[in-house]
Amino acid sequence: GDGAGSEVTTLKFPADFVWGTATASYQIEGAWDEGGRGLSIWDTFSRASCPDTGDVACDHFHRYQEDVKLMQSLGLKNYRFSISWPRIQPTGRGPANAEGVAFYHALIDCLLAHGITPLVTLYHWDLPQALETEHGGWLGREVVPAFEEYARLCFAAFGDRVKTWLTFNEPWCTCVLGYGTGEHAPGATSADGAKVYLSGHHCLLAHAAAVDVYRREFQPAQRGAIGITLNANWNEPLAHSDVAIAANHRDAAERMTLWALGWFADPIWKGDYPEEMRARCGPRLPSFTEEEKVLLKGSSDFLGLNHYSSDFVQDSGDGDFISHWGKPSKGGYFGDQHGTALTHPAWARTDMGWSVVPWGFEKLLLWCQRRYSPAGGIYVTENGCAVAEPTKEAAIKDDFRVAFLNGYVAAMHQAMEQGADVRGYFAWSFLDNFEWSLGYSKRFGIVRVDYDTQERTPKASARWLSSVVASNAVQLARDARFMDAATM
Ligand code: GBH
Repeated sequence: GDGAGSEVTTLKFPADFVWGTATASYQIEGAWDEGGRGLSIWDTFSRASCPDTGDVACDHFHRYQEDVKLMQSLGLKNYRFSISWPRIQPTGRGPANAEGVAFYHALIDCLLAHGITPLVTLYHWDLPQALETEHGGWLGREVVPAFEEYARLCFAAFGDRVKTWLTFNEPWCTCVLGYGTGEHAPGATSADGAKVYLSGHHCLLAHAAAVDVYRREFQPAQRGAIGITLNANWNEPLAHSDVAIAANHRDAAERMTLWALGWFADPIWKGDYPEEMRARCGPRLPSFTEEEKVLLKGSSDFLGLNHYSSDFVQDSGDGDFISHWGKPSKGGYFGDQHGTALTHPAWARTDMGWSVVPWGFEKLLLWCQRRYSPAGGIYVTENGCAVAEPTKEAAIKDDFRVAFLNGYVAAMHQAMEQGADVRGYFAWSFLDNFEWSLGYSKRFGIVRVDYDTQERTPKASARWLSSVVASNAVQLARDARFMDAATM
């Protein structure tokens, strides 16, 4: 940092701390019609509603060996990737497609041969299209046994070498963006939020079913861990001189964190949805049977957390407020929360428009620790930022990303010092990739991808991560660009 006269402190991490990077199948693989792969809802949705498709993406399907070598040359020892369900089961049901299985065998073997430990997500949004067409995707109860069957195929094929599993990546996005706002595949909308809560219910049941299969049929011999990755912003209550109004803002901020994280984490760590959700959603929020509650409670060996940004929050009062990210405070999933997200005008913004607030990460980690105390700890399975990098020259000097990552990792360390049991951190993303409905316009990679030539070029942030891994430490210097809690 260049903060005038600021001192630099070295923050050391525990010896067994897990550092890595993350990707997702549809965002990097390409080869959409090769190896017997079936179509996913993202093939359909991107063709119909997005500026780009993942047809080629980073061509990782053909270039995985080069990518793994690059990872190794950067000293990276852990890699989180996802399996494409329609590569394993082209129509979402039935026996495994041998060519799809062979690809992940080769990738996993290549990683291990290069000294890199794989962590595998089963579902990072690429649902087989056939399950959407035949059963309405996550709105259909039939997808729960289908996911269980798919998970079993993966554990059986790869569990001898994969020792960390994640069932779902961010079910919040699947449900809110996929069945609420329509920004993500399959592009469904729900004004009253009923579809959002129903799809979430099915994701939770599918998660619990897959974990049950792993624990009964595979974990005794394979001895791996299984969990889920959830996403959340930090919601900082807006201050107010009137203590009653300030209390309303605090309640609203808490509600928004419950709707984002507690929606999934409460059933998993406490056995049911948060009381506040039950009270405000009524019958639009489905109920679990006693048997399902038992299956859900304790169904994650650790908490995977994806975190990108923070907001100030105020109670929405009697008006119809619109959050700074364009979400209404009346009606449906967002209205149920009765909270309005605001941004601080002085906060730095990434190329996504998301505010850079490292201290919000610290508070979120402590919130997770207090509410859930996950026995296997917290793994930060994604954190990162998009930077506008129009040329290769601009891209490789990504000092904004270096400052972002350094600030967030330092904030994570501060949370750990206060008791947050954080065991790992994965930067999003190893490569620039297909940023869903925004296509290739947003670059999150620590490695630059030239989409014309498929050339990979490590950015300054890749060198930063190399040195963090090598030293198991970060240097903390207040960055003048990012406000800290003391100056907020
Ligand atoms: C992650 O999603 C994904 O796992 C990953 O695939 C993706 O590439 C990466 O982040 C970067 O986007 O949505 O308007 O209500 C992060 C999704 C984005 C969800 C911010 C919460 C809050 C504002 N998060 N979002 S809004």
